[in-house]
Amino acid sequence: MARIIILIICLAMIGFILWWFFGKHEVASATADVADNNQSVDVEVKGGYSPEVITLKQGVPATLNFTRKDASSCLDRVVFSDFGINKELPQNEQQSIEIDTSKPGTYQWACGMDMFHGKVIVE
Ligand SMILES: [Cu+2]
Repeated sequence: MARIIILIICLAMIGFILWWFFGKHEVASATADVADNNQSVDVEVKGGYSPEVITLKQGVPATLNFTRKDASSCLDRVVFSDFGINKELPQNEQQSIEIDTSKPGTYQWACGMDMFHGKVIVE
């Protein structure tokens, strides 16, 4: 009987490990709402970015509103190298960043040390 229980536990652990490494993890993503020729998305910065994948409509002026709720200095800057943007994110303050949506594509952003990432998809 004990062997069967151990076997079941082992199988459950193997299943968990497989899921952990090979399963599809949900990435928080968002699509901007377009209103009055404008689109914006709020991004929470806390141990990473949420959402971390943002879809924007091409040709519509876009603003990403970053709010850093994380005290660590790691996330105190946000860098969009494709757009030459490197902005400070004061803690608990909303920082709006305008994104050029004139060209479709995928644009990465990162923290100042290139450790945390997110991306904007313009389509
Ligand atoms: Cu960092």
